[in-house]
Amino acid sequence: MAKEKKNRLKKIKKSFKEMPKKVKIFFKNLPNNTKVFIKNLPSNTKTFIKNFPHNTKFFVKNNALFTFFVISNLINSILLRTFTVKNFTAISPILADAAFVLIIASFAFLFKPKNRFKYFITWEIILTLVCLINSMYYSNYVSFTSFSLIATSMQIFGVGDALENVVEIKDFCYIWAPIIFFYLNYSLKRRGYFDKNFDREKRKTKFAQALGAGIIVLICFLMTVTGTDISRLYKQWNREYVVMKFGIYIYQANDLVASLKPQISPLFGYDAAAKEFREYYDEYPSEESDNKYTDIFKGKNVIAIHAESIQNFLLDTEINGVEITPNLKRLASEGLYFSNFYAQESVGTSSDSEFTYNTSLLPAGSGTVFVSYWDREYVTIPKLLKEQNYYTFSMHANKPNFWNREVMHKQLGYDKFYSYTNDFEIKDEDILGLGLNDKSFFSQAVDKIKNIDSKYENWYGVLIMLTNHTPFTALEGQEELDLTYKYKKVNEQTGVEEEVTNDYLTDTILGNYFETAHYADEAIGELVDKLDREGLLEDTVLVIYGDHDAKIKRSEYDYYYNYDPETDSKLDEDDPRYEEFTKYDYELNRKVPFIIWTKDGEYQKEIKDVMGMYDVLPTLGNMLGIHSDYALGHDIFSDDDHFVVFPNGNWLTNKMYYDSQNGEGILLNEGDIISSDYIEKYTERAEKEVTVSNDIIVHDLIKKTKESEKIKGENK
Ligand code: GP9
Ligand code: MN
Repeated sequence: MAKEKKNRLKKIKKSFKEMPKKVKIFFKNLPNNTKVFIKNLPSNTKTFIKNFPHNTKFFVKNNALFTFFVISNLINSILLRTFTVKNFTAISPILADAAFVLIIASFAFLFKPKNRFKYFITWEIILTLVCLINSMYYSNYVSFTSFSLIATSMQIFGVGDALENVVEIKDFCYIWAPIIFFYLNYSLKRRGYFDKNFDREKRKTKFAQALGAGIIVLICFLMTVTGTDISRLYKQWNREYVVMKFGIYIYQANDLVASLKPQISPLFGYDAAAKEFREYYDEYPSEESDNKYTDIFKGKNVIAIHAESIQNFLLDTEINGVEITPNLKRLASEGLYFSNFYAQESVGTSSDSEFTYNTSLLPAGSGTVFVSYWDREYVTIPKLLKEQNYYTFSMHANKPNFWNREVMHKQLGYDKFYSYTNDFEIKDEDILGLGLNDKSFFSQAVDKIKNIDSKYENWYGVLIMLTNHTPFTALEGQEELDLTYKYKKVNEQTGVEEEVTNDYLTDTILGNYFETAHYADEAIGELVDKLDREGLLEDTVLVIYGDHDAKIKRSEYDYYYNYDPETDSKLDEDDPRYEEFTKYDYELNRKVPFIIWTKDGEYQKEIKDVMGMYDVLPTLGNMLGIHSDYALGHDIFSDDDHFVVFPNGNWLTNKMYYDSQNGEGILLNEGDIISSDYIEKYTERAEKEVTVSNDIIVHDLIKKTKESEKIKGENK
């Protein structure tokens, strides 16, 4: 035995020694070998094509289970997409599904032929179930299922729902595959098909060949994948898109990993996280504030408007003399207007802003709270108001499972989530962009609020808008704003001054954004009018927040601000009139409006201090008489140290915007001087806030702290 080991080592050593020589020979022969390969290519290809039918027949005959497994699962995945997203002819998901199935099937060759069936049938059943369950889920939720939602999706089959309401006949069309597979195996067995003698070597070769085929198909698929596709796969919330691109099997496998992550990460680092959390709140306790705004709106009803992609600069923008958001501008001037307010969203965009608004915590460091950490305990505005006997609700005219809202809104403490599928009447002509248009949504929402108002003494509701959503093409064909550039120019031939009209912003993303934002603003105006007509504004506070910036490229702003009508394009960068829209201009311009308005106009003020979405709970909460012990933000009227941290660690004060990624920043006011200690202090604060927030989310620290306090209380 020892001798054998020695010999093996000797052999390995020898082959290492010979490696440089072999590599040299390989490169020396490379031109010649390549030449021969290219020379023989046509005849080899010809032979390959000629022998293909015969070889395929031979392969199928000798690998019947393998062939059936691959083809049946491919057919099922195509069937599923035919019945759901309907992109059955798209090549990418077919390649992705084929690669997945081939790779899985290749491992069967590592088993003896007699045992292969067990391996195949296990996978055949799993993959059939993936199709069947997703088909049922899609019929009900118009999306694909997730392992992270197993507990929730079971609720739809729960007590009340009769199965016939949930299941459709077509959902069962996938089970032909395992049934025929069983039969195929049975009949092959009877014919003695598996009694052939395969030696070990052959099995390994077959495995390598099948795996190789799978990898080649995978490479072909990867060639069709873009950065956006990868980012969507990572975020995993746009499930339909992921299935349309990556096929159902990769979608589900990726979903399994994404769903396990939140279960696995809390297993590590709990003690350190809990320590950091305790130390943080000892040093920076979330204190109740006492200022002239305390309890001013206690007992009032609240309508919060989640204004999709509305940026603050729109309020001061006019195009050809037309204001883009005149209604928001008016409301801002009649109420408390926070003009340096920043959303703090991460990859979870709308859902992150909802989370931060409601909890005064930051978005999760990886994945999104709504999708991956929905089962943790959070202190939220609706929950705190419910303690004061408010009825709380949310309304949104998109599919209820978008961003997992259906589940998460319950967790956030809303008594009811009124959604597209269940609660709004959708006429074809009312569909714009992602769903029901904002005007119809608001109009229907007011009718529902009227009903709520007649039943409940106090209520709080959030209305989540939709039409002003990227790619901002919802209004195509019904343009209202004139996005052209008009100017006077002397005609060189006639010498007469003429008006020239250039396209300017027409058909640009920024121009389209102005269009849909203008529409959204009109919708807000109509909402306020209808609420007023219905007498719903007398005892109500209106809160409006832009949920995040429109994510439009910096180059679009550069063109907008540096437009040269003479050339109908952007000014040359060497032109003295050119003023670059810098990356800092861009970051600072991402601010969104935050307005607190009442009809009586009692509180009118523009607050210019910087403020973040996480300051909403402490600031608005102080007005409503509610408080969270775990708020990371501050009441802007009680705090002098105004500070906003972004999920990537960048931060902003009244004096500075600091880019933590590059370790550089800019001063906001001329003449200000800051020290390196200033940067160090706020960078440290930024890190602490991001870390503690993430620890709370991942390790469910609010729940655990409450539990341990309860135990301590009981033991006293
Ligand atoms: C979807 C809507 C938009 O229902 O809220 O979400 P976003 O893409 O902005 O995160
Ligand atoms: Mn949004």
